[in-house]
This record gives sequence, structure tokens and C-alpha cells, in this order.
Amino acid sequence: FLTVYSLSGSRGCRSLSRPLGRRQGMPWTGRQERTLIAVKPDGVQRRLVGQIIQRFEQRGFKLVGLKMVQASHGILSEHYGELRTKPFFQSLLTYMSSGPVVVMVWEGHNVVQASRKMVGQTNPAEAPAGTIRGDFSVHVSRNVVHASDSQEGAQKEIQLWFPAKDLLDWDCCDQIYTIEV
Ligand code: DAT
Ligand code: MG
Repeated sequence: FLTVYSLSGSRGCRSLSRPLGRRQGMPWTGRQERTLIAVKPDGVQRRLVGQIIQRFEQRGFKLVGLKMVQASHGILSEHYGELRTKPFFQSLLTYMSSGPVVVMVWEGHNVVQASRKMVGQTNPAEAPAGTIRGDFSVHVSRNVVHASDSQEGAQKEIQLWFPAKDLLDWDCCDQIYTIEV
């Protein structure tokens, strides 16, 4: 366990007198909404991981979990269980397991709905410029990124992809500037 101490009061953080890192139970750090975002194999192959992470960071969300995995059909069948009867289901699983994916949990105010908007419609042809799919993809079968579609879905997906111990509850020092607390 690594504890990082801030060295000066010049960075504009309210919590400068205490360790940065794991949450200390301050009243202004209430647990917030979380969602699962994944850069799909096409996004990883096309070296879009950094740009996608940047969008969530710059919007003001907090990264609480991150890993790169080559997903099995087992976990993908569960993840996409609702689409089991669709004609594209098998090809979806083949594509999603074809190479590494970068799976993340992001936390913040209204993060589920906001990230769906940032990602854009399922079919990139309908996703406006400025969204991730609208900027980086052209076809529904290669739409670069996954985002949970509801708070309940997010909870299930987060549990499916991450053991609780791999999600970090930490204080981000700009938190008092991104939401009213
Ligand atoms: P979303 O990823 O926007 O939540 P979804 O849950 O309906 O959309 O579908 C999951 C993924 O399945 C989607 O991101 C890409 C793939 N998919 C959906 N519709 C498809 C289609 N008509 N043909 C091929 N792939 C499709
Ligand atoms: Mg979906």
C-alpha cells in the first residue's frame, strides 16, 4: 500500500493536509455513480485507447478501475446476454474476443447517461460528430467502444468484469471543482 503525501499548498486541492490516495471518509466525497467503459478490439488495434481515456478524463470523470484483457466467449456471452437471439451474436463474440480489450470503470455525477451521450448511437452512421463513435467509426459491427446503458446494467457489468478489490476508492483532488459538494 503506497501513500502519497502532497508537498505544498499551491495545487488548489482542498485535501492537501492529508494523504492523497485512498479515501479518508471526508463528507464531500460521497460515493458516486459508476459505469463500465471498454475499448473494443478495433479501438485497441487502431491505437485509440489514449484518446478515449482522455475524453472521460477531460469531461471530469474519475477512473477507478482499468485492465487489458483478451476476453473469453464465456464472459462475452454473459456481457451481451440480452443479444443472445440476434443474428449477429456469434460474429459479435468472435470480434470481441479477437484481440485485447481495455476495460474501465469510470465514476462521477450522472456518468452512465453522460457517457452514453459521449459514445454516441450504436450505429456510427447515426452518431453525431463529436461523439466517440461519430468521430472514430463508420460501421455498427466495429464501433470502437462499449458503455453501459443503465445504472442497473452498469452494476452487473462492473461485477462481471472486476472483482471489488480491483476498484479503487480514491479522492481526486479536483473533485470540488467538477461537482458541487
Ligand atoms: P450498444 O453497444 O450501443 O449498447 P447494443 O447493446 O444494442 O448497442 O449492441 C451491442 C453491440 O452489438 C454493439 O455495440 C455492436 C453490436 N451490434 C449491435 N447491433 C448490430 C448489428 N445490427 N450488426 C452487427 N453488430 C451489431
Ligand atoms: Mg448495449
